[in-house]
Formats: sequence, structure tokens, C-alpha cells
Amino acid sequence: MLEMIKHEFEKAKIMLDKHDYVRIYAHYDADGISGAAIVSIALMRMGKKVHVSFLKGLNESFEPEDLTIFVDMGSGYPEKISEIKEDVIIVDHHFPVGRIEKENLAHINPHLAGIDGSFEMSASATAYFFAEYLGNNYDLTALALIGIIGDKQKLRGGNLEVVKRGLERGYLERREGLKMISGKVREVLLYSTEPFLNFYGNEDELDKFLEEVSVDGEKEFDELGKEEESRLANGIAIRLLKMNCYPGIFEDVFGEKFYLKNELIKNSIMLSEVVNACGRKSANSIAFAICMRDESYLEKAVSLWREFQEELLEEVVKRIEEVKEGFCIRYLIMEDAPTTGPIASILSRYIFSDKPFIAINVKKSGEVKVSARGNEKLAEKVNLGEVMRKAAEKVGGSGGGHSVAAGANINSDKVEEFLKEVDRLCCSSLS
Ligand SMILES: [Mn+2]
Repeated sequence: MLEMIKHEFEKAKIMLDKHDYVRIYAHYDADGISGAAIVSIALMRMGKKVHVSFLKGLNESFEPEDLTIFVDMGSGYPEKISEIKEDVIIVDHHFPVGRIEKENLAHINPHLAGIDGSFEMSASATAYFFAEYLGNNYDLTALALIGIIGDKQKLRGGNLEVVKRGLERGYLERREGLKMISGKVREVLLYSTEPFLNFYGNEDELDKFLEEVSVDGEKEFDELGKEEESRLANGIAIRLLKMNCYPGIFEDVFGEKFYLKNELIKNSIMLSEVVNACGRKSANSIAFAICMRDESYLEKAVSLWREFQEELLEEVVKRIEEVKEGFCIRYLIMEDAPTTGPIASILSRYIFSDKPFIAINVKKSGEVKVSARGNEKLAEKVNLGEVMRKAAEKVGGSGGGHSVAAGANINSDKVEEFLKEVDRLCCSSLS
């Protein structure tokens, strides 16, 4: 399926043949970290030495060496890449911007092969196909799933191809059921954010719930019998409906999930969450070590994940009461909250799904981060990317993004004016 960029694979291979040592820079999210692990393992199997670092983006400083590989970034920064004199390989899935003026470059990107990298091929999946070209690396299909899940991509196109290969070779196993994390049932229900079940700080309700569905909370979630899991699934469906969730959620919660034969954490959803949480808590090397199957970091990684979930859930539960209603939007103004996007996503998907949701985070530094969230149904009428762009521009800030998830940066003295404009724009689209 990647015939159109086979030439780029060949170019990359010729570059690799010239160097024994490779410098790798990757994006610090689950997709970038798993992608970097895939490339590193493939190169180490060829006898190469690698040195990996993680960046938020190419605006951060980095030092290219004789051969540098960028993973989950690079395609959007043609000037930065053009400046590099030495050999470069880009393994990315972001939409390529502009023209990169560089002879000694291999540009591996699904968009250049006519595949929609935004939804159907993650950087980790792109890295997998590169690894498959380089050698016998079928086991790395499991690592590719971490990025596919982390970037919330669809199991279509390139991603689906990766999964098929992993299933055929026995590195992945497919099961039907609740697409949730692993651990003891009680803990899974308490700590889950996808789906968010609103049990955190509400443990009496959780125990009552477990009694009602008659499932033992101390049992391992992944070892539940068919009957038990289906009772639990019914209970969860009813709870989500009562919470007023967005109905599209059911597709995300019930269906097929994948187990990974050789990885430290077998449940792909759990592994992806742990890697993501470590990345978000600036423990990139621990996240990377987990992808490299280094068992000595497992305990630390899981405890970082738990910390991350606790912080996020505490914040979400606290904020529910603070949500305010405009004419056509709901909004939340926070001061120096640890995150903005994840809080907005949970509240908009599970509790306040009827109107566009705007979360405003006023940082100590004076900058204001805005996250706007909707859903596919709202997106039929409102394009939040457009709303963010227009409203931010009106108050001298900048904004943009997708129709269901967008963001903006504005000044702290413009918050009220900005919200008014967002509300006005949403009303005019919804009417
Ligand atoms: Mn990505």
C-alpha cells in the first residue's frame, strides 16, 4: 500500500548503510514514543547504535548529527529541515507543509502515498512499515498499536494493515467486549477516563454499582467471564446514559480490543495509557523503556499512570460544579489547572454533551490556554476550529483546529470578550 513512497524507503536504506550511529528525535506523546521505539529496535537489529531524545516540537533546540531521524514530526517544518546539511529521515504522519529543499532527505509520510495520515495512519504505524521494509520486525505491530490508540486514530487504512499483520503472525489477539484498561475491576471503574464513569470520590456509589451488577470488584478485569462482563457492560451503558453522555461514545466503549503477546502490559489500551501518562509527566525515558520491554521500569511507569489519572480525575470532579452556561455554549474558567484539553474532553463527552464546551485555563504566567470540544453531532452545524480562529483573532490572539476539537491562545484581559464572541459565533451556526 505504500508503493508510492517505496522510493523514500530505498533512499532511507541507502543512508542507513552509510552510518553505524543514528540520532533520533521524536515527539513526546504516545505516538512519538512508540514510533521512536519501533525505529530504534529495527535499527538495533541491524547492528546500529541509536541515541533517542524527545521534543515537544521542532521549535525546541536540537542538534542534528551525521544521520538524524525525526519521528512524529518534521513534515510541518520545511525550513528547519532544509537548514540541516547532514542526512535526514522523516517518519511522520502530519500533513506535509510547504517544500523541503534538501537532496539527502528521505521523507516517509502516508500523505505522500495518498493515505490519510490524520485518521488512518499514525506515526507509529508509519514507523512500523519502515521497520517492515528494513527487516523481520513483525512483532513491532504491537508497539504500533500504542500510537494508533494514543492519537485516537481509526482502525482503517494503514492502521488496519498493521493490525492485520500482527493478528496473522500471532503478535496481536483480538477480543470482543468492554474497551477498557486493566487491573482489578473496582480500580478500573474508579480510574477509567475513557469512559469516565464518575465514580472517583464517589466510592459508595461504586460499591453499590458493583453489588447491583454482582461482579466482584477484586477480580482482574481481563479475567472476567462472558456473563460477568456483559452484566458489567449493561450497568456501564445505563450509567453513561444517566450521566447524559454523547451517544457516539458507545462505539468507543464496546467493541474489539487487542492484547499484545510480547509486551510488558498485554492490554493495548492500558499500555497506551501508561505510555501517554509517563510522557505527560515528563518521564519520557520511562515511557520509552516500557516500549523497549525493560521490565525494571514497569512498576514506576504504572505508578506514574495512577498519579496522572488521580490528578486528572480530581480536577474533573472538582470542576463539574464550576461549569457555567452561555446561550449556546457551556464554559469553564480555571486558574492554573494542570491540563486543559483532557479536562475539556471528559466533561464535554460524558456530562455536558449538548452544547459546545469551552475550557479556559488562565496560567500564572498570564497566558490563557483555551480548549474547545464538541462531538460529531454538534460538528454538523458548528466548526469549532473556525470558531476558535475567528474569536481569537477578534481579541488579538490566535486559534484553530478541527471541527470537534480546537484551541486558542489569548490574553488574560480578553477572556470575557472572547467568550462572548465564541457564544455569538456558535449561536449563529446552530440557529
Ligand atoms: Mn502522532
